[in-house]
Amino acid sequence: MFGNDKRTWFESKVVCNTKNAYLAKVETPRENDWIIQQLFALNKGLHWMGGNTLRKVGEWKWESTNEKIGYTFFHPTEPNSPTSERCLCYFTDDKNAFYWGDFQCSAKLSYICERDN
Ligand SMILES: [Ca+2]
Repeated sequence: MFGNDKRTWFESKVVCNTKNAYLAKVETPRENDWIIQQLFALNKGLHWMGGNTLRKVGEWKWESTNEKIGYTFFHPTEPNSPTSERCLCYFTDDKNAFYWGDFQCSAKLSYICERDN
């Protein structure tokens, strides 16, 4: 589910949780590719996903399970602000391709919720 209203990372997490879902946990290239296809079809803005480094600077974990993030799709210049940008999002670079980046958790972005079948 793609939320197009703009919310902080925490607000986005709460919205997902109220839908019996969680902020997207992207674990494989296939899942990442699928989400990126949807983002192209929707709007190209920034979207929150479920990772953060809130427990420890530089240590990326999925919020929903507290697992360390294995597979990643960071832009070559990201993550670029380990102490101030501690939440994970999709963004588009100047070539209009999607990548992962770190971003300030208090920023208001669209978001992606995921629910187990
Ligand atoms: Ca960043």
